[in-house]
Amino acid sequence: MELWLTEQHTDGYSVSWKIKETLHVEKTRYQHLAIVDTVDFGRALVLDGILQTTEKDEFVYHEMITHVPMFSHPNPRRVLVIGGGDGGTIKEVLKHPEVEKAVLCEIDERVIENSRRFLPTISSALDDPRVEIRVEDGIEYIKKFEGEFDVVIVDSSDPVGPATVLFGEEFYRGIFKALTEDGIFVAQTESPLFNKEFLLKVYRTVAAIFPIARIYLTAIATYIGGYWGFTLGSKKYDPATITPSPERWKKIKTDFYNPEMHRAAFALPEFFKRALQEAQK
Ligand code: AG3
Repeated sequence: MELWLTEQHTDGYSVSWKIKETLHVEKTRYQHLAIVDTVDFGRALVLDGILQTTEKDEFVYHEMITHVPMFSHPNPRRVLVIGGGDGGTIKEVLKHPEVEKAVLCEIDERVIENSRRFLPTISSALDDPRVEIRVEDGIEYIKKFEGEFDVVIVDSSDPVGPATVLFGEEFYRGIFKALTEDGIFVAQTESPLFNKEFLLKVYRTVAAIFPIARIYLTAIATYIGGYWGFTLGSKKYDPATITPSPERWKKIKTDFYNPEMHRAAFALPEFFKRALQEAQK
């Protein structure tokens, strides 16, 4: 018998992965959670039927969501990751020797526990002594801080269910306040092809709060449409024009990110550039 996991995106478009084994399934307080072993992508975390990360290609997403903002800041000592309970983003954050403290704020404890158990290559950095884990709602957690974090990374699921508030103005204002005076924040903000209007709305919200707002893209094999968007808000440094210093860059081992990929990620396709220019008017 063949087992397939199918993600249905529209009435006419779905993507499937062939499953070797279903390792775990449960309904948590917040969402449906599954860990499956796929034929081509290794083990994968699936939340509410949407594939979040796989052993094979997690490095692309986690490196690009992390190193673009981290290298855009000259000295990121305190970092907050909201969401990202699988630990992949924290793993990349900790590669930076400047980091003294990395807080993971994840609402669903079961994501952390199951990632620890079934996805050790992604989650193992969660045991590092520099990591503090808070099982809390990010929107409430962020309100507690003023001028605290150099970098905030929002590694959330799609804007449905528990993650919806993590794309709203109130949350972004909270992040602005929680950042230091030269702080930077980034959020995963969906597909430029399938969610163009949504991405532009997020961009407009961020641009109304932060002096510098940028969108960058990367190609992620396991996400809908392949191309994926990230939105940055920065108080001082422009991530689109920065080049990581060779001394810093040399110290970090990556498989996807490098200074050229950093610069290239800010190149936007014509249809999207046009839409962005319209949105800025
Ligand atoms: N967070 C982003 C998942 C978004 C995927 N959406 C989709 N395929 N429609 C992933 C968490 C990884 N740490």
